[in-house]
Amino acid sequence: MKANHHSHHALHTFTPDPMEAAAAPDPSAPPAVRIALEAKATNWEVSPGVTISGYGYNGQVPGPVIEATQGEPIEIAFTNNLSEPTLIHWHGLRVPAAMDGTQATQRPVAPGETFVYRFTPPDAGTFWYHPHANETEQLEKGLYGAFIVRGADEPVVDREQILVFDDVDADKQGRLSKFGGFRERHDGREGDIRLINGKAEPELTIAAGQVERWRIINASSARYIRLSLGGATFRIIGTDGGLIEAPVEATEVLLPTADRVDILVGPLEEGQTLSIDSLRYLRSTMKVRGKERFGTLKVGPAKPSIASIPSRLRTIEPLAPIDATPTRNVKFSVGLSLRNIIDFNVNGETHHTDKPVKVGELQIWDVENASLMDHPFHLHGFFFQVLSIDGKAPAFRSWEDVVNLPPRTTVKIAWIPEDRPGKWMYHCHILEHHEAGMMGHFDLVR
Ligand SMILES: [Cu+2]
Repeated sequence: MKANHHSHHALHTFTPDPMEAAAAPDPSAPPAVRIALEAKATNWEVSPGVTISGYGYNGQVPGPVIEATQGEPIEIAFTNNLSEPTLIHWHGLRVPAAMDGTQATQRPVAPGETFVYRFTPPDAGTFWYHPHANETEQLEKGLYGAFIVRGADEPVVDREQILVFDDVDADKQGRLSKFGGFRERHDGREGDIRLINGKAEPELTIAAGQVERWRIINASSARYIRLSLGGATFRIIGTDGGLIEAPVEATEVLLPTADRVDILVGPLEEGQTLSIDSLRYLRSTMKVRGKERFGTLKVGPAKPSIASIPSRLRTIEPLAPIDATPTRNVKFSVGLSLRNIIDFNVNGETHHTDKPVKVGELQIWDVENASLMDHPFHLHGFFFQVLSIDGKAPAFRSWEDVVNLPPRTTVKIAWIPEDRPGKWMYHCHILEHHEAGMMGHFDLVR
C-alpha cells in the first residue's frame, strides 16, 4: 500500500498542529512500517514469584523492540489504555518537533485515545522510547522499550543482543514502594531489584569464539550503570547517536540514566562465567552503592565466527574547536528553598524558559553543573558533540544526546539546529530532578 493511502487519520483524536503537515509522509516514499503500541496495566514477573503490578507496552516489560530502517518512514499508532494520560517520547530520534512526544508539543493522550506518531528515522543507532508525562511513576512501573534503527553498512557480528537495564524499588512480594520520599526526591528513585530486559539478574549466554554486538540502554530512573563484564575487555563501537569513528577497547563504561552504548563482546573462552556488574559509583547520593550485579554471562561451546569489524567505522567531522567561544551558558544547580525544601534549577529557576535558537546557527553551549551531585544532561531531538569537559577533550569523538555532568564541572557541547522548528527542551534525566524543575524550554525558530 502506498503511504498516501493511509486510513489512520480516523484514529487521530488530537487536534492537528500546524507543524504536523511537515511530519506527513512523503507520498513518493516507500510504504511505512506500521506498528501498534498499547499502554496498559501489566503484571510483570521480575523473578519467580515476584510480580510487579505495573504498566507495559503491549503487555510486556520492556515494551516490544521497535525495529526501523534508517531513512524509511515509520508509523506508530499508540493507544492509551491506562487510567491516566500519557504520551511517548522517542528518545534520541531526530524527529519533527510535533512528533517529539512531550507536553510542550502535544496534549497528552487521554485514556482510551489513540495518537499516531509518524516520522522517518534519519540515523542508525540504539534509541529508546518512554513516556514524558508523570514519568517518575510511569517508567518505574515498566513503560519503556528499545528502538533500533539499522543502517545499510553495519559491522558484521555473529549475534546481537539488546540489553535494557533498569532497577525497581519494590519489596520481596513485588509491591512498589511509595513514591516521592525525601531521599527519592534528592537521589532519584533507585531500587534493589536489578533488571536486564525486565528480569532480575538473568543469565545470558555467548558462544566461545564468537563476537556479539550488545546494544545497551540504561532505562532506570536515576541509577548510573558503571558497566563491567567481570573485568573482561570489550570494544565500544557506538554511543547515543550511532557508531563512533573506531572501536575503543575498555573494561568499563559509565552509562548515566538514559544513556546508550554499543559494545562488542568476545571472543571469549568456553567455560568462563562473567558477572555483569555496575561498579561502585559515587554521585553524591544519600544512599551509597557499591558494586552490584545485574546479570551473569556464561560462555558456552565454541562456534565459528563470521564477525568482521572494520578498523574505521565512520567519520565524524568536528563541529567546532575544543576552545570555541560559547554562544550560551546553561547552569544546573541545586538549592534549598522554603517552598520545596530542595530546588533543582536551570539558570536559577525551575522549568527555565531559555532564549530561542535559530535554525542553522551553530550552538556552542557551556553546560555547567554548579551542584555537588552528578546530573545527566539530555537534549531532545538533536545530537551534540562534547567538545570538552572542564577544558579537556573527551576520550573520543561521538554524537550524543545524553552527557553526564559531574559535580562542579562545565561540559562544552556543540550542535547544529537543523530545520525542524518548534518547541524543544533539555533536562536532567534523573526523572525526579526533571520533575522538580531541572529543565529548560526553548523555541527553535527560522
Ligand atoms: Cu539531576
